[in-house]
Amino acid sequence: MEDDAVRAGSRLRGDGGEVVAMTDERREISSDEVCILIPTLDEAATIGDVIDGFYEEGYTNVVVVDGGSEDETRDIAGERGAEVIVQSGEGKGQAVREAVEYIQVPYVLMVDGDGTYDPADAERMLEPLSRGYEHVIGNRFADMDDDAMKALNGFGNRLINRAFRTIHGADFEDILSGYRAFTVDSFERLSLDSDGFTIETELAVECVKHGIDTTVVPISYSARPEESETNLHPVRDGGTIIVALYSLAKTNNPLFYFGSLGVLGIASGGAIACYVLWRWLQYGVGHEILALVSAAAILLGFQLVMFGVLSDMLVSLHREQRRRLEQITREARDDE
Ligand SMILES: Nc1nc2c(ncn2[C@@H]2O[C@H](COP(=O)(O)OP(=O)(O)OP(=O)(O)O)[C@@H](O)[C@H]2O)c(=O)[nH]1
Ligand SMILES: [Mg+2]
Repeated sequence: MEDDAVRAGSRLRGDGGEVVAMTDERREISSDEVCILIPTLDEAATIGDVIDGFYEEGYTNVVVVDGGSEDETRDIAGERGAEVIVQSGEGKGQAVREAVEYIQVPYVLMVDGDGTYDPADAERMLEPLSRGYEHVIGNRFADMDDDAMKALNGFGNRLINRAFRTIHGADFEDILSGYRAFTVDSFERLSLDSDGFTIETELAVECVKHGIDTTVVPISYSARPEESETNLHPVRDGGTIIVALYSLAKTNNPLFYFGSLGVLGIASGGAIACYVLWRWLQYGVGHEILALVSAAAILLGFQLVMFGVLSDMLVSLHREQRRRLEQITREARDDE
């Protein structure tokens, strides 16, 4: 916990892990500037308590964006005083994107409707926004109930966090967390097009890519109540998330994206070449076709690596230009 709090005090940027200390300047956030955003799909067992929990904490602007629940979710949410909207498309990602467009206040606290997150952590989640951060991730691993995450989900989460660190170069500790606080302004700067459970991954990657000031705070995470059912398919959704993580590397870390394919080409071409050489030296048998395939794979591999290096240079230059542009815009605004 302590460690998390310390790390949460630093600003993580998306341009190669540069860490800058935040200033002590604060702008108090009042609860009516915050919208609690809850995407739901068949959460009748828990949605009432979740909404009540936020009311008790003083947050009365609650928007529930529903994905066409077949239970009482929408009725319960309406009765407890939340504003209920029905998403026009499908999936949690589409629901969140649509709801943020609808929100009129500057700050959003997004949370699942399944009662696994604690409304009492709301203030802790929002506090970094008052210090100038634009996106806050609640780290569930800081204080997790023993039965809150199945072994397979826990393993998948750790694997995905590690892959994110390696590919995207930032440590957000728990990128799949559903508890997020962010400014509407920063959300609008991200290019999001994820529909389903890849929304959290996309949020993390886009924050790195656009240099959004992001931080992590420790939160508690409990098990879903017994009567409530998950919408997540660990294997299918886990696979989709890993594919998304990799494909999002194309514009964020092209050296990894093209380089890994290139290395794969070189390695498989090299292995075939070794086999051909061994057969020729040992038995005097030639494999012309295999030799051709191997040469093609090695050549293609090298080309992909070179392409990765070039794309990486382009991305670095683009980041540099964007940073300068942001600096000029800031200076112009300060001069006004
Ligand atoms: N609007 C909308 N909400 C959804 C949809 N799918 C899931 N949700 C909600 O998104 C939140 C997260 O979904 P969960 O099923 O809890 O997924 P999870 O937290 O990764 O999985 P668990 O470990 O089972 O809690 C919940 O509040 C769901 O009700 C959807 O298609 N549309
Ligand atoms: Mg959940």
